[in-house]
Amino acid sequence: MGAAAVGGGGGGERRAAEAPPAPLAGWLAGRPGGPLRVVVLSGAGLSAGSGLATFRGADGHWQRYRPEELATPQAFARRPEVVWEWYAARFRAAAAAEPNAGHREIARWEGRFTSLTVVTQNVDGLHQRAGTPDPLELHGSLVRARCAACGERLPMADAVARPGAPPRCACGGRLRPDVVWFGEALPIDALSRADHAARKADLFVVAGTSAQVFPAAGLIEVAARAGALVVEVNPEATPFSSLAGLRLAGPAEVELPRLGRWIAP
Ligand code: BJW
Ligand code: ZN
Repeated sequence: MGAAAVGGGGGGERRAAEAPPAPLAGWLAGRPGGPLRVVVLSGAGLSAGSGLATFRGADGHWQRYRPEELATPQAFARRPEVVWEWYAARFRAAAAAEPNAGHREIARWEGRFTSLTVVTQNVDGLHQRAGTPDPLELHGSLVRARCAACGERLPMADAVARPGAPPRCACGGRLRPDVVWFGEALPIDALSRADHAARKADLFVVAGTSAQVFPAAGLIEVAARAGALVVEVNPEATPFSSLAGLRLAGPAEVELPRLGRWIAP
């Protein structure tokens, strides 16, 4: 399916009567009052508007560090202090950040559709703080720490307050962020619920992800093959843009509220 690209909603947010772009208008017209199962897949770009760095952008983490130096179990085994300090700093940045208009718009969609499933690769907890009650966190959470030895979990806020880099669990094991590193399995329950929702989706909104990390990115194809209208919200094209029926080529904090005026007025 060819994507219709609609860019730069900036400054247009107060235009109440802006008509939806053709692919969305046609799609909405074909579903008067019908079931509308909506899935949102979010990535780091959604939190860019909250001041948090992405991974692969110009100011992204991977411009300064190689992923295998920080986001693998091998890196943690080799240099636990460096890895812990990097995550502790990112935890503090996330805790100091506020959800933006994109997170808030997704939270506003709760209860507006037959179903809404929010699937996120983000670990920053901003969806929950915006009011989304139970996002499926495919890459875990930076709001929690866990013992690398016994698996015990505790709030990251408590872990960073302890001495040691990394601090130790009562069992003697090292504490680590409760996130999913490269080569580690995603939480099976969250992944299978996300996969199920993608297969059933009528509308699949992809916001702020470069769609380069699997299996999360594969959900876009799952939804598109199952017949969902894919809407991609991203200033840049991605490897999956060709599957999008509609591209909103601007920042999520502008484009998601714009999308919401069409699908959840
Ligand atoms: C804006 C914006 C604005 C900017 N508004 N947009 C198939 C093929 C090839 C490889 C694999 C495969 N399947 C699996 C793999 C291996 C690997 C992988 O995917 N590698 C690829 C990189 C090639 N995957 C894994 O290893 C996964 N595990 C796995 O497969 O396990 C198998 C297994 C099974 C059983 C037992 C054991 C193992 C795990 C992947 C874990 C990824 N972890 C990270 C770190 C998490 C912790 C942390 O936060 O540090 O997750 S890596 C990093 O990338 C992080 C992100 O969640 C993830 C995705 O990044 P994201 O969100 O897309 O961000 P960016 O920066 O890439 O993109 C930002 C986008 O926003 C850009 O497009 C901008 O344009 C845009 N943007 N401002 C809207 N304002
Ligand atoms: Zn332990």
